[in-house]
Amino acid sequence: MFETTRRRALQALGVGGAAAAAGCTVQAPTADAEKQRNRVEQQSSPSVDRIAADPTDIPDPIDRSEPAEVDVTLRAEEVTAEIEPGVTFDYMTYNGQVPGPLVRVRKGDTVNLTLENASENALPHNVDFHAAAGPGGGAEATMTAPGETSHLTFKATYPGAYIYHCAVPNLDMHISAGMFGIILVEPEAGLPAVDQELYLGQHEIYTDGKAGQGGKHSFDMAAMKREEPTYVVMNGEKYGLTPDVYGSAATVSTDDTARVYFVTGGPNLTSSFHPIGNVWEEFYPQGSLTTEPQTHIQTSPVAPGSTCIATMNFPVPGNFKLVDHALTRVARRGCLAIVTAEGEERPDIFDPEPQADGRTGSTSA
Ligand SMILES: [Cu+2]
Repeated sequence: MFETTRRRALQALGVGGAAAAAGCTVQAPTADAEKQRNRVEQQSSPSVDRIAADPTDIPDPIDRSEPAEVDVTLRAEEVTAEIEPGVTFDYMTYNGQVPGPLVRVRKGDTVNLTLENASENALPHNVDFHAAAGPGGGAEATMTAPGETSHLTFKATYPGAYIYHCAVPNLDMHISAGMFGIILVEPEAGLPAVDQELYLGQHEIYTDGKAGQGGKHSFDMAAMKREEPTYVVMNGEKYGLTPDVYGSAATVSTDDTARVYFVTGGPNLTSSFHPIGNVWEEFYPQGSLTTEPQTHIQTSPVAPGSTCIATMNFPVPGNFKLVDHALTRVARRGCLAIVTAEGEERPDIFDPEPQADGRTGSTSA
């Protein structure tokens, strides 16, 4: 859905990162911060058009009835992008987007993972899959220096939506810079059909500037230690998935059912996930697909390092805001995505002007 016309011209101006730390697979915290600072000083223009993952870019539902081997390639990319227009930051990503690609497999599948660490990166990276039953979720096995590639094979033995994230020694910094995503392991029977699927990730960004302060923001380790973020964002951007900025996360029709795959990267803040003007029709806490969903849920916690799967209906048209109901994060720090529903008004369900147009409405006291 995204248009990528912005910033193309600026890409050519992007300066490469600091020298690769070839062969260095474990970084002391201070070393990571120092390398990141060096990189910040070298690059101030966006190197990618947008950091936000397209929330509608989700692999098709699985229609297989047998397990398969699934090849998955993730590429660690350190990129400079805008948190909001005019504010740039050095993100660390899987595949240049936040959250990283939604990986979709079926219970019983064998995942053949390739992790590439781009040669122009400054830091080692890896992946911890909560869907992988094994030490570190694969973190040690996938520790990869810049310019190198690693491999991991694991079997998806349990269904659900699980976070994956970078888990180097400075894992909180790397997650805060954008290195997290969802691996969805469908149950053998699959998931119910829906009209629209959406992929959203919340996380917080700790910078040395104030929210909205133009120019380049650097990562602020001290602010992260205090757990005082500058931004709390959906898909890496302040208000990016809204009509006033780049456009709604999705446009649906009234009577559609949408299923949201939501991950809280954190690294520290629990989301109080809520759809304003609606409730979650079905809510699968923790992304669990082996327990019955809760129904008609207004606000539910999604802890750092966890997910939820939630469906919503759109009986009337309008803009529906998906937020963290810790609302300072919405009003001041950017945590908002909007789904736009188009269709016929239904004054029998919701009538904003019952007196003015003479339709049957509520009786006012
Ligand atoms: Cu990393």
